[in-house]
Amino acid sequence: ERGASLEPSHPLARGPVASPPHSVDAFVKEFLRELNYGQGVPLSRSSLNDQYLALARTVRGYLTARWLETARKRRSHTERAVGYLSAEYLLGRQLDNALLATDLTQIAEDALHACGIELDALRQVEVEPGLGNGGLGRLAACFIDSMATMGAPCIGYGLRYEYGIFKQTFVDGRQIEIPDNWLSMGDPWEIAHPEMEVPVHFGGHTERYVDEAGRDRVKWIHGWDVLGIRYNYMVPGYQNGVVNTLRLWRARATRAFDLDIFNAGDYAQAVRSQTFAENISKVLYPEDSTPQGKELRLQQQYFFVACSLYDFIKHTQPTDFDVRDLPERIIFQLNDTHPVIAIPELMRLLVDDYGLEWEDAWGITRQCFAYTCHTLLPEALEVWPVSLMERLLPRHMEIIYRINEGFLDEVREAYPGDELRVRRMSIIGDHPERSVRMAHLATVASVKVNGVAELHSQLLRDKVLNDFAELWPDKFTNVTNGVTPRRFVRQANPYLSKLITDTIGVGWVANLDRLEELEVYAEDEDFREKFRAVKAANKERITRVLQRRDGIALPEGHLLDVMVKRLHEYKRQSLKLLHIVTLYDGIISGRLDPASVTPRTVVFGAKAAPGYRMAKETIYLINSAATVINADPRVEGRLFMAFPANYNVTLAERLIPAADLSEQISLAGKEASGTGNMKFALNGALTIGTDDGANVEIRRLVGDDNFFLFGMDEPQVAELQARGYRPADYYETNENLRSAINLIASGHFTGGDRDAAGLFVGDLLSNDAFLALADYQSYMDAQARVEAYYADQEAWTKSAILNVARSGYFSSDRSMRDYIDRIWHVKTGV
Ligand code: H53
Repeated sequence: ERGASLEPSHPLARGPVASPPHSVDAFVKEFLRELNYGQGVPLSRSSLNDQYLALARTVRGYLTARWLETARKRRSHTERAVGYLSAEYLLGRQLDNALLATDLTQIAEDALHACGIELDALRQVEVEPGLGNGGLGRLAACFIDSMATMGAPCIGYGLRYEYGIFKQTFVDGRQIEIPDNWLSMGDPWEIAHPEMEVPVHFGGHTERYVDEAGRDRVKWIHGWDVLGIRYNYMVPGYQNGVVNTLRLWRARATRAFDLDIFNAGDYAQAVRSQTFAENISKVLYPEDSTPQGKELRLQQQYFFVACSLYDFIKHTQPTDFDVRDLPERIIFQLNDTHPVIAIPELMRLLVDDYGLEWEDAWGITRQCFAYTCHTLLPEALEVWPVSLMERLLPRHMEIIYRINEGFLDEVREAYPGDELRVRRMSIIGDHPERSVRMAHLATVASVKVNGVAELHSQLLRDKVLNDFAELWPDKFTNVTNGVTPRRFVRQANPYLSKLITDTIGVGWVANLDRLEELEVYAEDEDFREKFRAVKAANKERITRVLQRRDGIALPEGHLLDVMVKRLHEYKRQSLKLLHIVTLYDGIISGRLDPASVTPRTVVFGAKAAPGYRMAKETIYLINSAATVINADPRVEGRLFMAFPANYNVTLAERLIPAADLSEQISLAGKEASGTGNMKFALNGALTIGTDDGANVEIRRLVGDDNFFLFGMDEPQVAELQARGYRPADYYETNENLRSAINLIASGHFTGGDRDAAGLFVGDLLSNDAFLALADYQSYMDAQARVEAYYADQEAWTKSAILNVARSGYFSSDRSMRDYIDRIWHVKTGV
């Protein structure tokens, strides 16, 4: 038997070996094996981290068998897959999700118990991978979850940042950023392939030459290279045996760099240049929806996209694959403009490397991409200076020029003589400097362009990309965002999940429309009482969490009012602050009897981009107000503010299920969709919100009676702005508003320091770009309606139940269905 080899065709060589059995005994055995042979420690001497890593690897073992099997099945057919290209994936913790997907939660709990370990203690050890900023990154994570659950072929491509979104702490109320060294304890979920190197080139210049066939060709003489190293993550479907792949890239210096070091006189300088190459995947840029045009960011974008296209063509397709068949095999979804450089990259591959004619290559490229726009803020649409492009990616710049030429010919043909339009639509803009408009490039090359909520898609067509929608009306479509019910209801809210499952069965987890079966229970007193007990239990849980995590002691019996999202002026945390300050001001000035104020706790969670001054000032003011208000006895404990630092996915999972009231108060026409809004509704919070983003659809579905609408709608906003908006008008005519602003300006919250509130107040009174003062009174009135309604707990609970029952639409499974039907046309079921 010695040395007997397995032929490649041998069943054991073709694998996968069977998944370990679903039993407590088998799980114990796997776990101890991972602990002993993986971590190299006996149970008796193992640390919590050892135990967590062993547990994660045990669960990963169960996933791996399914992953290999999914890959094997997919290899045998040649159907089209989705390549989701995203610079961000805000995954959240992996352990619970993997346990749920494999239906191992109970088994793991019992197995660990047998080893004298509490599963919950190990859950706390996991550091969440924060490879995203906010909505866009979390959406990508929800989408890949749903694709796996639908058994749809999808590979997520992105960057393996060594440092994810910064950790936030507060010092004297001010935000301090701490690097997120999330890999420092090891990441048991990733599978590295250091041997899989993808070469990526930068800089240099191009040269023309004539090939053997006498054709004019272009050669890119690279300036410098880096290598892309592949890291795989498993993306399990919910209890369906499917496991898809998320593939993230890390940058490594090439051997040329190493050789330089070897040969160089200046050893230290040579090592520095190696660091330079590896910097590409070092850190996630912390701006959300307002990108800074930093060179390293363009390097990141090109790096991950170049790795991904190369990987898809060379590593996932058969060796005899013909690139002309690409549109039958793949549709790349561009998650915002961040990966749009993939378009000229594919052209370069097809024309320069595969020798296709330009027109053929363009015909193929135009079928391989679809573009999702996630914003309406003009400053969020990325542009790259031509000078930077020419330096970093000279060949791509040439290709973009040529694409633009052909495109502008099309425009001129459709609109003869309309040069103004030609200039508006051009992929190259001239002001303030010559630059590439990535959203235009994406729109020109894509099969479809979609917005992320009905209102947003309509505004894209009517405003931001109007010229394009006129030229190609059929290219534009809407896919309303969604969230995964596995993570955001089933895992995050076990009490509600149990109540739902006990009432209508378990089918809702993979078919969220079934929540509508709960509708009738809104009228059932017994059910309402249970529903309230769930909320109460979730409030107790968040009270424990905030006590342990932040040392915050939440008062009991309050309406829990939650505003969690990135700090941005358009989202209007300022308006929320004005509301609380108005109540407080009313109480201390004697205009408002504290006994008449509904006891309310307002919880904020928000990170500000480190360079965003106004956002940071707002954080400081919120913290300052919290300190003063919480300590003021005149309030008689009826108002409480909490601002736990470092809001992240893990905290969201604890906080959202406990909320009574969801704050979605952006200026109409600014929030593309919002997805937090969906998570709250699904967990039985009522929304106070503007007619913006997906709020519009939430309100339509849950009904006006179960939603607190306020503020101007988008046409009213446009009209007011056209008329000329003067915030001072509102300050002068609204007494409560004036008094609240004066209180802030007086330094009441900032230890008497008027300057500390100066920037905030000054901007509100003289600029107020997002019309907080214009919506103030309407917001205050809506909050008064909230208080009145909350006093009737039976009515409130009915509304909360109806929010749950009518929000099934907001499952990301439905979003994926829409993408598949309208854009991707891929098959599901494996
Ligand atoms: O994308 C979310 C939307 C949300 C929008 C957000 C977003 C980013 O997080 C980053 C960049 C960007 O252009 C947009 O602000 O409204 O819900 C997912 O679509």
